[in-house]
Amino acid sequence: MNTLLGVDTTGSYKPVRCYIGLGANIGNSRDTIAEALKRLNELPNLTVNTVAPLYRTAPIGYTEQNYFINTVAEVSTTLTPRQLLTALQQIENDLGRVRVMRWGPRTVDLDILLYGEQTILEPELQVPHPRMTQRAFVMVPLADLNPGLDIDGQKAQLLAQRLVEEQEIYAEQ
Ligand code: A4P
Ligand code: MG
Repeated sequence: MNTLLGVDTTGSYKPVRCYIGLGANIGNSRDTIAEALKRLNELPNLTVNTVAPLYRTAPIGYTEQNYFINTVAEVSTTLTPRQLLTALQQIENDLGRVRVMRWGPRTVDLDILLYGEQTILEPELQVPHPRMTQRAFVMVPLADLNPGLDIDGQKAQLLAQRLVEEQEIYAEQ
């Protein structure tokens, strides 16, 4: 297809492949993540392609809180990065998220990990997510979906293998 800035010759936008990180540690986290994925897939102009298995993970950053349930979803979307961020924040709010402290407990957190191959450095949005390559709870499910994915010249699977040596992460039954 001939494309110019993501617009094909018929004038419609070409979907971009993105990865969304999901995390929860208040209430029934498994149900909340399932509901967040359902709402994500119901968004106009977005399709959830695949979802990695769920993992139970030790809290990183602020450690005096419950373990998290984490996973990653691959989606295709014609939403712009800004529109996608707004849609994710709306789902977070609708599912009862209250922001008390950074890195603190949350009903659900939805982060844009990657938006195609774009780099975005705005005050409200940084993509690739700046801390993703340091976190097993992101890299392990991401590597499940796409082990050969290249992130700054390194393969997702190799990054994940290194992180599981030092961070607690368990397959959730
Ligand atoms: N923002 C900037 N870039 C992005 C992006 N790529 N995707 C801005 C989503 N949001 C992005 O986020 C704060 C602001 O980040 C937003 O207003 C948005 O404009 P937030 O969700 O309100 O707060 P947060 O999640 O506490 O902050 P942050 O910096 O996103 O935290 P992290 O780094 O994502 O860490 N441990 C385990 N085991 N599992 C977890 O899921 N999550 C965190 C959050 C810490 N420890 C964890 C987990
Ligand atoms: Mg967040």
